[in-house]
Amino acid sequence: MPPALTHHFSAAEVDDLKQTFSTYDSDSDGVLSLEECRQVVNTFAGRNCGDYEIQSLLRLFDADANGTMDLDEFLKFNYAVRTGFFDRPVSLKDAFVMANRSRTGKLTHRELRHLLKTNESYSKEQVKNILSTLDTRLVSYPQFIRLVNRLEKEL
Ligand SMILES: [Ca+2]
Ligand SMILES: [Ca+2]
Repeated sequence: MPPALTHHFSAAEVDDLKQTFSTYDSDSDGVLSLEECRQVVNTFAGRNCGDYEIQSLLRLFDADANGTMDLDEFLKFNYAVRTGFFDRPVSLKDAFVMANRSRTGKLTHRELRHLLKTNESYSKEQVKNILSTLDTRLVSYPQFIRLVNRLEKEL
């Protein structure tokens, strides 16, 4: 385990978390699948999260991008929860990373549309209009922030 992580947790806590991890790993293959993550996320969030939210969370913590959460990633997730991940609104940076399925650091229009649609205060028309103003195929984080600012101004 990387020292950075063991630093956050005591040895006893890591043992506990390993135990917790194995209880969620219902098929005991050593990783948490999307379905297994659903149990974890719902338990930690204290509510039933939607599919998109579960997928987004998995993507956010799936550091090696293999579609499952291993123990190391699970510890990072736990650290995030402990430091108030579910107590604060998801930051724009988190949202951007979550939406970036391709992990290129830039969003496709499809990824961007999907992301903007998760904010219920934006109407379909607004999202459509703002997307039609884009002159690039891929949207970087600074461009994304400018778009969001424009949308917020319209509200
Ligand atoms: Ca599993
Ligand atoms: Ca992974």
